[in-house]
Amino acid sequence: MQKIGVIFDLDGVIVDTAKYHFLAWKSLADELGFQFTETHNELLKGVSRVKSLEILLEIGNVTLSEREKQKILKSKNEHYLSYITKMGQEEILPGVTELLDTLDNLKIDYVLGSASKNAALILKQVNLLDRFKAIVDGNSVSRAKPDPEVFLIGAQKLQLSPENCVVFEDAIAGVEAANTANMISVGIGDKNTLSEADYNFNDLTELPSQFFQSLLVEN
Ligand code: B16
Ligand code: MG
Repeated sequence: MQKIGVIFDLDGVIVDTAKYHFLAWKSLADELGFQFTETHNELLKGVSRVKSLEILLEIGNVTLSEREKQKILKSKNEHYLSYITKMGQEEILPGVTELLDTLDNLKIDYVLGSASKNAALILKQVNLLDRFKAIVDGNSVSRAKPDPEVFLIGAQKLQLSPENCVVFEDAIAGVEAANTANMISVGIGDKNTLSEADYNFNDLTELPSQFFQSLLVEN
């Protein structure tokens, strides 16, 4: 392989915003009168906001009108943003800054490929927005992960073919999207959960120092 580019998922790879999604969804579940646990929250990782609400309502066995759903989605996001607007650089996950430095040194371009419609705001909060060549997020796509659309747009932004793109993902739906797109998938988190990924690491600090060089040689 002559050239590679990298596509990063946001939540679970760059920052842990899942904990804030959890607090916001849990408070809605409390209002609707049912239990929403951290285990339930795992089902929402990497999934769009609308789909997350569908899963939440299924858990609580609650049926709502379209109007009520829209109202809930708005209030969930407002609650979520109250946490996001307090985020700072200290919330960047271990190994991220070092990895971006490595990519800069190797002149490997990287873009974001996230389901979140708040991605640019989150990156701005943690002072990483300007480092990415492009941001592909929930506002740029019509089909959510596991559909590969978000990553295929990412490949276009990198001006590379999908086989030359390396995707870092923490969610099953995201690994599936990367594999469907014919990209190199790197699962960040539990190896058993992300067993479909081409490579697995618990977090970005575990990435071997020559990881990208070896990809260039292997392919
Ligand atoms: P928002 P990622 C995803 O981010 C989250 O993992 C998922 O839990 C969330 O529902 C989704 O973004 C949408 O987020 O409500 O901000 O539009 O992992 O794809 O970076
Ligand atoms: Mg994620």
